[in-house]
Amino acid sequence: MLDAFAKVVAQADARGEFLSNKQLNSLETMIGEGNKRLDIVNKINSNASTIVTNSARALFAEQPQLIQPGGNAYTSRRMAACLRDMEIVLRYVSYAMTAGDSSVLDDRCLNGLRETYQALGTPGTSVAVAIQKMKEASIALANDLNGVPLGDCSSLNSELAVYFDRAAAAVV
Ligand code: PEB
Repeated sequence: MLDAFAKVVAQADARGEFLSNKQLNSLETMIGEGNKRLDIVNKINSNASTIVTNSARALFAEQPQLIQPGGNAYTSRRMAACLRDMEIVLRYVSYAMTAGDSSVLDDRCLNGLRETYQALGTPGTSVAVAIQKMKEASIALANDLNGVPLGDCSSLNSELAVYFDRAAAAVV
């Protein structure tokens, strides 16, 4: 598991070189936007259950067969597993956003997930739709500055979108 700092250190060490100016500049930007990053993480964390439930509702509205008899989210047990899975993905995305690096998401959540869903007979494409809905909800929250003069969060929002896209791509 790496963060943005450990990542560039590992890269430089693999080449036996000091950190490049480019690497230092990107760390400098990261530090400069550090409070905004943590504000975005905090917004996601404090709205996690709303993000999950609204996104699940939107998924089931689009794909009602999932909650009909025989569907992959039919029965409370499967529904609970589905909501839990969505929360796990959101939690790992929030860790990646905190670290500024996707390795925690990749290694601890996404690794083997496609195969797990295949083995379970859970439709990965539907999981990917749920993840995209969580992405939209999270970015809307991150954009909602709520009167706080955070300034431009566009690059952080694009980074956040990349983690969700990575998760969605990993399950189809
Ligand atoms: C991944 N999900 C399920 C299982 C596992 C995961 C390992 C099987 C064991 C169990 O039920 O607990 N677990 C989950 C995860 C990590 C982990 C992400 C990462 C660290 O450890 N059903 C749907 C939707 C989708 C869904 C498309 C969006 O219709 C999910 C939610 N996951 C779903 C369902 C099950 C499941 C299990 C329904 C139960 C499947 C079953 O038992 O039939």
